[in-house]
Amino acid sequence: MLEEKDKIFTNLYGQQDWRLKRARARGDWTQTGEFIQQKSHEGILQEIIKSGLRGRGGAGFPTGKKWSFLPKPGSLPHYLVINADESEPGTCKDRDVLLYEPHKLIEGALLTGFTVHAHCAYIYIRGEFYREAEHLQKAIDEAYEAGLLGKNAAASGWDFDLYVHRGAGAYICGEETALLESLEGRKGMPRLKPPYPAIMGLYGCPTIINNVETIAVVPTILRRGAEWFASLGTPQSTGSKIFCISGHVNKPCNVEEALGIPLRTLIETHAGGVRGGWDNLLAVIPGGSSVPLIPKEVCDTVTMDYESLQAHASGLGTAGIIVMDKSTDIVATIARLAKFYMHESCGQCTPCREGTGWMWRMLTKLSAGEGAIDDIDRLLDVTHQIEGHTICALGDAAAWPVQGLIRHFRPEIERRQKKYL
Ligand code: L3W
Ligand code: SF4
Repeated sequence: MLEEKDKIFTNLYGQQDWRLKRARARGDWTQTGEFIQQKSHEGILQEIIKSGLRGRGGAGFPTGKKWSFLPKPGSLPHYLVINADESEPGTCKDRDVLLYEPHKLIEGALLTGFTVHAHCAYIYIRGEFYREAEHLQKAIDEAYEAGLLGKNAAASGWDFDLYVHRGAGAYICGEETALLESLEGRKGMPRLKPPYPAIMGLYGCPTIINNVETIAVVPTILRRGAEWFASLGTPQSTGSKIFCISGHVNKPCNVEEALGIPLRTLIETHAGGVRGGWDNLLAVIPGGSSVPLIPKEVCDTVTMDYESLQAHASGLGTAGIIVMDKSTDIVATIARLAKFYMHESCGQCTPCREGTGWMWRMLTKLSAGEGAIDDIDRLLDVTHQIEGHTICALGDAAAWPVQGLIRHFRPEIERRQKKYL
């Protein structure tokens, strides 16, 4: 369990004012300029590599490694883009960082911007996040007024500008290259990778794209040191993470905890336990809707880190935990998720455009008991035809929950179709 002293987000629930004065009293913006002057770009990069920080947006890619892919500064400007298009079902952590800890993000943007040689950064925020965008813009305005952004930001000698760009309601714009397309003024359609954004990103220039939570923890890591961060969590999943616990629990919440915490402890300590008690648990989606569900037997012992969940054919994803008790119609639930992915598919690759519709229709049929037993293998076959055959991860994200359902609940799907045996 994470000790109070090790928490990064001390205003996660908005108990205190989020504005600059209170943020400073909580320790934000402490000697940021001096820090930049003392440490070189390479010095900060090495600290982040040493900390083991992994991207908090879903993929868990090592942050320092991503930054190190950038070419040496040359004739093209470098950009920093912060992904605040939080839309993954079950995920609402960046929302609270934007609302109650915007200065952690802004300070993190300056420190990261300096490290990756960017004088300009964009925060792409989900269109529906109206109040969040308002807080963020006000916090940015305050930072400019206080000299923390702009020319010679925070008296660091580094010029740094930060802009907020609002999205318009498309889940796919959270995919990093669709986000870039949208930021450039085009339709949010993912690009083929490689080239990765670190080599050719915004306006064709080297660009680092990181999630809100990833950037917001950078100042604290640098202040307290890479060793401190790496001492929390597990060797491969270092540090703390904001978990979003929703669904059939007594007290849904966002909570910062050390990675590696047992799922059961997390739910029982922070979310008031499963409705009706632990034995009433059916399954959990542990990392936002894009990762496969895990059944109760796995939930009993699994720990919340990248390796442990991967070992159970699931993933930590965004750490959006959706708890489902025994009252859940699990087939209908995954059918509803399939409808979501069908709706959000941008449509440019055939396996995703056609496959997401196929999966939704077959699951709807199977959920109502109107399918045949061999439809289950046909459905599994469709997921395999999508997985790994699309431009972006949305195709995989749509296929995996269906595979998880079949892996763990095949007998339940079969039971419903018995009149067609
Ligand atoms: C340079 C290389 N850069 C990888 C970079 C890449 C990206 C990061 C991770 O999808 C997942 C997805 C969702 N040279 C590189 C390189 N990079 N190799 O590393 O890349 P990747 O492709 O593993 O993932 P991704 O395309 O960023 C993200 C899953 O997260 N997800 C969450 C979705 C929704 C939200 C939200 O609402 N906020 O995040 C949940 O599971 O399904 O698998 O930056 O450029 N050789
Ligand atoms: Fe668009 Fe789906 Fe292809 Fe991604 S996988 S580019 S969302 S059609």
